[in-house]
Amino acid sequence: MKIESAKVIVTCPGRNFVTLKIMTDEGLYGLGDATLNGRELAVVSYLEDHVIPCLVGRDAHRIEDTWQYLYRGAYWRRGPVTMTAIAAVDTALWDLKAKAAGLPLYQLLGGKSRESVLVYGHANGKDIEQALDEVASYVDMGYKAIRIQCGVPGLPSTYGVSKDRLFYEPADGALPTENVWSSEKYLDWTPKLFEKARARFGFEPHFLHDVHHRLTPIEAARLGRSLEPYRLFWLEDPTPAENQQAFRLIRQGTVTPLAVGEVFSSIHDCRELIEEQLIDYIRCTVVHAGGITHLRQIAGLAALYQVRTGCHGATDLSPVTMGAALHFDLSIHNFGIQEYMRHTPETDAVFPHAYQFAQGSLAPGDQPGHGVDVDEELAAQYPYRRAYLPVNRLQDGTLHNW
Ligand code: GCO
Ligand code: MG
Repeated sequence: MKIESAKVIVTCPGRNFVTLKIMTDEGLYGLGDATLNGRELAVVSYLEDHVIPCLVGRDAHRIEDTWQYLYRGAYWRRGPVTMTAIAAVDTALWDLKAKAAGLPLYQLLGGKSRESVLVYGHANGKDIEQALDEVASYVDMGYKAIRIQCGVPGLPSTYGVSKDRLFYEPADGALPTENVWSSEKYLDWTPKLFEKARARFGFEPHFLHDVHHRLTPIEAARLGRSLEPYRLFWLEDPTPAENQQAFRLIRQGTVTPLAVGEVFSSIHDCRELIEEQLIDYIRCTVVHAGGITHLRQIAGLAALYQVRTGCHGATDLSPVTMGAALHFDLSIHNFGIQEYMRHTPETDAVFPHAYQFAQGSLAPGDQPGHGVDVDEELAAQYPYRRAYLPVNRLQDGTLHNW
């Protein structure tokens, strides 16, 4: 099965998505997500100008060799743009191989390790009461695990809190919007949120929380310790992870489980975190970490150290990533949880998919391949719109991590 051609489809059904479609001489095609929020067109150029010319004529079945060809062949290794482009090719080739075999992708990855995939949804609100009312509606929808974020008194806006309850989309400006942050205010407020959440819902639902890289290690340790009575499923991205050793300090201070990895693009970004058991969940995704081929290596390393997976699944990851991730999640032994932020009906219509939600879990379905398609005619009706993630400043104006 030879690759005949490939093209990149850019569409904005409410938010931007980049999709790679690889066509073969056998009439089959494969799809891969190539969306990098706020930097979409850099990946489009990387694919169109540098990758697609190398794909034409290659044997579509040689997934590993193609991965190595694009990774080693570029000479310039790693980084989110490169690894997102490689991920798109890799996902499309796995999709093709599974379609050629007439099997759902999870069968090629070793078959089912479980019947369905536990997911978590996002409850948020401008204050604690509103956030907890949202938790109640997620419980009603059947969710068993819920991330909770809420506004902090004295701060005009906070990460994770949206006007549109179900479809949080942070890339909201044609230029970056500016947020204001105070770690002191946040650290005082957040334990109250979880105290009230446990008082209202008991200890049955799993609760998660995302710090979004905003604290220093010692502040993160303090937050983790103050949340211990409320038994979080995980505390996410408590501090930036460029310095992996920073997590030693957090670990010394708290037994709240830690989850990291949505911005990582390579196994080398998390090697120390995993080998030194400084985290409990690794959150790398199919689309930003080099595709299924590379994610399997990361999960394999993590399995040696009892670190489980918790793949990133925000709305900026297209349904193509979600489909591929679910096959991966279903197959590996050390799966932990999958993030599931719902896409809008417009996005779902552009990307018809086989995966389905029931009772707090997702199942990928049994269609050959990863089970996600793209309606190109519909996609063409939603042209690209430049959109940025916000930036974040401390109250004195200093630029901080968003
Ligand atoms: C999450 C993430 C997202 C990111 C977004 C950036 O845990 O879901 O933190 O909300 O901010 O994916 O593009
Ligand atoms: Mg996050």
